[in-house]
Amino acid sequence: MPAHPDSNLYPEASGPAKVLVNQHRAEQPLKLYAGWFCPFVQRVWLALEEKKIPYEYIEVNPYNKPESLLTLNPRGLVPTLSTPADPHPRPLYESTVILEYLEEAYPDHKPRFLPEDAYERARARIWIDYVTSRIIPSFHRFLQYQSAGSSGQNADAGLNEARQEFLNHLKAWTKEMHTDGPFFLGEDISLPDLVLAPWVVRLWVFDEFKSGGLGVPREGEGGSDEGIWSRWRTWLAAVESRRSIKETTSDLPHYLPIYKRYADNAAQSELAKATRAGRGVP
Ligand SMILES: N[C@@H](CCC(=O)N[C@@H](CS)C(=O)NCC(=O)O)C(=O)O
Repeated sequence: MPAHPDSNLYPEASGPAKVLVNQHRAEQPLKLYAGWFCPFVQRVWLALEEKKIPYEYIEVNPYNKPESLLTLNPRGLVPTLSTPADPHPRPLYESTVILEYLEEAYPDHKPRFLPEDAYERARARIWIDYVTSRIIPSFHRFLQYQSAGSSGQNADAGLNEARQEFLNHLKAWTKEMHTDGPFFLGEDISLPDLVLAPWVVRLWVFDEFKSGGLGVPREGEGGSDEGIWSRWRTWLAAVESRRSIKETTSDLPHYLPIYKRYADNAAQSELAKATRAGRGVP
């Protein structure tokens, strides 16, 4: 079979993430099948790190799916978790499902990521879902957008529309944040933060690859939305400075060729194909 066109990526974590991977190579009952570059993986990796749950990190290339991954997850996507059970370990996949599992299966590991109150917990889930069902698909529509070939203003109209749609989703999400924060639900990091964080530390892709860049207004330039963008900046600073975020991030140059393929709309991942077909996250 010809190699998957996206399979030629840097083979392992680098920079700070490599240090962390080296600390988690030893055999553990809980195993994370991961791709160093994958934002869905980073969601789960962040949770394991924040909660200090012991785990073994196993690097796999999901575009060159090894049998070890496919037997656990027939979809062949990362993250996939192998969880301890008698007599045999049991697999789990889907990043948001894994996050909820970790919260329930390791109740003694703090911080807790969902509120105690049933209503507040349900409300948090609305905004967790909003990230996966709205923000990430529009991130990808914007990133994969290609101008139709005409020049001048018309060429940019579609791109501007995609950018505006993405920014509107960020604003809608930000409006729901706790007033002071700095995190979504208040002082402590929680699931809404963890599900979006991996994409916000990749927002540089728009400045790197898309004409006009990301488009979030600079401080003091947000006009009638200045209050929303100011809250966004507070949240972003809290996320970007979080130890777990820094330690699960690899060196920038290794992300560049992967995201260039998305920006050129050449990527053939399930996510890239779903975006082209007008579908959501696979
Ligand atoms: N809905 C899945 C999405 C996971 C996903 O798309 N992972 C990508 C890597 S970032 C993957 O494994 N892609 C393999 C492929 O497209 O064949 C989740 O939340 O875990």
